[in-house]
Amino acid sequence: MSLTLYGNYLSPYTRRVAISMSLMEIPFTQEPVMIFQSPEAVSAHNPVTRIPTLVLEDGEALYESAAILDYLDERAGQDGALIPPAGKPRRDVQRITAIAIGTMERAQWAFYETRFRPAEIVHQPWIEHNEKHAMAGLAHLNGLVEAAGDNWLAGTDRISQADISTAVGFSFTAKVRGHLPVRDEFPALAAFTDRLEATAAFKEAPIPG
Ligand SMILES: N[C@@H](CCC(=O)N[C@@H](CS)C(=O)NCC(=O)O)C(=O)O
Repeated sequence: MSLTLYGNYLSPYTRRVAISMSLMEIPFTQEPVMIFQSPEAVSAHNPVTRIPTLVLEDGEALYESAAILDYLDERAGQDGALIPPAGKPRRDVQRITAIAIGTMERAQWAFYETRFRPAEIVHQPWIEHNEKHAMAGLAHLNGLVEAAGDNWLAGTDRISQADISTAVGFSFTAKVRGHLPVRDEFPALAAFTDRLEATAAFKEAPIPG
């Protein structure tokens, strides 16, 4: 039995795991579960029914994208890991990744407000609060892209989790908050994301239309 990744690629957390596995050349089968439509397949493995959930060859289940990626880094070994093992290089990758994750969460919370609440109890100030902070996250990432020039964002000698999560976070925000002017305001980040989205690992995990 191969590894099974539960989750569809609208989920940025699932998507960053899938892209990472592809870059690490760890084969897996995707179960493209839409979590709100068919939660049962995930509930069987994850008591809080969230994606991504990764089921290993022996049936052991892992959840939380950071914990899954930690396991995958260990499995890939130092040459394949996407987060450096120690010291400042590790902190730099973790810091940038945390900003990318925070941005995804802000966009997700704004998105969920209208997706799951009846229109009469949607709280617009909560949407605007999260969109404001998502834009601030993207502004910071845009500055990092500008400062990095032709280098990877955390100065690593090859792509790291910081680069993957940044591009995934930008694409997700652009997808679910389509009215925000993210391409106009953050052209360097948009170009960086476009370059990564054109690579095989990203193209193998497309955001559903
Ligand atoms: N911190 C979690 C976030 C996972 C998450 O929020 N997943 C969403 C889909 S993007 C989900 O499963 N939502 C189902 C629900 O809220 O019931 C991670 O990094 O894995």
